[in-house]
Amino acid sequence: MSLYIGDIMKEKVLLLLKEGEYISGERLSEILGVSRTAVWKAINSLRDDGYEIDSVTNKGYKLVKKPNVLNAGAISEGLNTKVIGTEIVTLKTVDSTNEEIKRRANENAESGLVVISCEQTAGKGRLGRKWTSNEGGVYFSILLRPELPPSDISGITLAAGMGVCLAIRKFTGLDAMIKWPNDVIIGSKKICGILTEMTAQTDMVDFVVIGIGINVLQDSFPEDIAYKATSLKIEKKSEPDLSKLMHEVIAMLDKTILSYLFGISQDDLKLYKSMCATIGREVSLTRNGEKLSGEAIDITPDGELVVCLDDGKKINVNSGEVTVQGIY
Ligand code: BT5
Repeated sequence: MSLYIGDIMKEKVLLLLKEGEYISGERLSEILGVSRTAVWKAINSLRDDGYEIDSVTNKGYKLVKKPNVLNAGAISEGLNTKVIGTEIVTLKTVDSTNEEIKRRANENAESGLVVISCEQTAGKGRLGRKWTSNEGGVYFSILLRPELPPSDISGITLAAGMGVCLAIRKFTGLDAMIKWPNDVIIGSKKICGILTEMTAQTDMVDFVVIGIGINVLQDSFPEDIAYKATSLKIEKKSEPDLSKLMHEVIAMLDKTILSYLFGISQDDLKLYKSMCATIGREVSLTRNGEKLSGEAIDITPDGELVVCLDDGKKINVNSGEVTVQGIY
């Protein structure tokens, strides 16, 4: 299964090919200002990518069936975002989309760039953990350059989680929830993880990279994560269209993240809490070497989890090392 179209000529030919209507090779070469051989090569290359294209003498080419691929053109079609997705790059493979975004950020890439890959050879989780990034998932990172002090973006991962959760709900109808702070889950299994990294001067953010991995088409997972990982295909029992899903996810992230950057509203916080599976559950955590347990009762506007300990004392927890009863 190939999930990638990189070649610009192929993208252009694809935009002109219609399902149900033939277009001649001559007309394609006229519109695109290239030779008929170039058109023919692009058509063959699209066929290699899994597109079914019919060709009939004197009539030309007709698109019969599209494969389920990540396609920058299809993702951005009709996308009316303010910042996120102003540029979208799709890659077949990369070490880590977070690393790729950092390389591009250091070469002055603009705020809003999204880099999506069909697989990662060195996908990262938090605290040096590994993110399993086989073909079938979508792995992407967003570059943002908010003119804010680092303390003002401490909850940005929560806003991203909310965006992914809402997009999955809207696109699939599945009952996605958030496991504070950075996982999206379905039932008690993880469908998405988020890794936010930041480069800052003393009191101003230089850039933020929000890296998101969503399990989409996987049928199974490696043994070490099989008990805790699931995919949209497994849950939905059908194959979501990768490009349409990414379109929806980017559109939703643009809303939730920009809204957060303008200052978190009571409504957003309320919505986050309503989707947070951690609230109301028994949790355990380690603080200064001491093992503590209690009930997660609230989220603060800064994105901290409020835990009511067994002795009745309330504490705010700001990092994710919390074990939630009943969820992996
Ligand atoms: C995360 O870390 O959940 C953050 C994952 C971020 C991945 C994205 S993909 C695009 C961008 N580029 C990158 O290199 N990273 C970002 P954490 O909370 O530490 O969870 C990691 C743990 O999740 C692992 O130790 C496994 O137990 C589990 N895990 C690994 N791969 C998984 C997968 N595909 N699905 C579900 N769980 C997984």
